[in-house]
Amino acid sequence: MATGYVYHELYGWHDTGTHAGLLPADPRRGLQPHRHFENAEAKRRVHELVVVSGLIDRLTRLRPRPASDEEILRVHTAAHLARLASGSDAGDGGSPFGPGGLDIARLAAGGVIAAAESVVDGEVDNAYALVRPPGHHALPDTGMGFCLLANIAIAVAAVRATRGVRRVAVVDIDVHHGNGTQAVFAADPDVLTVSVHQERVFPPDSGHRTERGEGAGFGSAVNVPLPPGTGNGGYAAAMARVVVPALERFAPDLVIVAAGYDAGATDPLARMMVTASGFRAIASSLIEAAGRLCAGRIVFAHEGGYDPVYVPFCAHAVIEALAGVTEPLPDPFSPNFDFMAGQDLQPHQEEAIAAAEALLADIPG
Ligand code: 3YP
Ligand code: ZN
Repeated sequence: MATGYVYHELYGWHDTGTHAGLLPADPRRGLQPHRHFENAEAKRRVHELVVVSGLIDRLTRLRPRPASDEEILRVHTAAHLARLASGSDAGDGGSPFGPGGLDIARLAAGGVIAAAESVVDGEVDNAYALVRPPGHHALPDTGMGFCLLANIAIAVAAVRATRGVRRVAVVDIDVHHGNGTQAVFAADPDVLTVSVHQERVFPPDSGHRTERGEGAGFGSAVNVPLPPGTGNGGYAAAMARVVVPALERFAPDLVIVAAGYDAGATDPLARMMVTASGFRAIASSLIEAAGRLCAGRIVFAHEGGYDPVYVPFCAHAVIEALAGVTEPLPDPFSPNFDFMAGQDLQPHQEEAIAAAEALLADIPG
């Protein structure tokens, strides 16, 4: 059992600069300069915990390479690539980058490509790509929501083009809607995109259950918007009743997970309650499904998650699940978060899940 692991120091050098969280600092509006929410800390501290805990010794280090123009242009327009080469924001005014930002974005997309190729080639059984900047909001012609390049979409396109992989399922558990990945493959019945997210957070007016794919791809986009306050019980039910059955029906050759941790109990950018044990359970259900459906071929690509103190424990639990660790690192915050009222499935969450269950019948099998 070998689990691939991608990380590179340059991921921490992607410079989102001085910001007021997600807005450009502007004293005239009372916006005191601070850090951008998407700064290096949360992800760098995931890597450092993986090293300090010793988990790194159970992983197979994979070397990321920069995604080439050819790989990027399978998904993005030449105009978007040119903007990243010369500009300082990916397109929406909230996705800044410093000098050399495109080089680091290439290395992030290339990190997910390397992870997917290694799994498809059988060099490792599964993999975790701890990349930065994130990618799931990026559209063919623009970045958005802290994302420069559509890392996962680029990796999907790469293994389909060069490895003969046909059917890929992307499961997005970031708390925000995976609109970019969905848009890239909306008309493609051979790529299933499933996004589980907090209802109507970001992008605004996106991720509705009624977004189901287009044309020949109808049914291949599945959205599971959940109410604010959803915790471990609600997520477990969404996995068991919608996401795993969706994978069973679609029967992928490869699963890629957009692994965001901003559904975590302490995240500043959303209002969910998932804990490290909840993320472990979510990951285990996906790993188990991939084991039954596609010889265990599953790749996790890191996306959002903005509490630098808690994200490391959540991601560490997921990487442990991938590596089949039997004596996991205890979550020191478990007494604080696992027993909060509302962690179990609530009736209004159950309603949202039941509504999403109705989408299963139209998934192309
Ligand atoms: C982008 C601007 C406001 C919310 C923010 C979301 C970024 C993110 O974590 N996406 O997955
Ligand atoms: Zn997010």
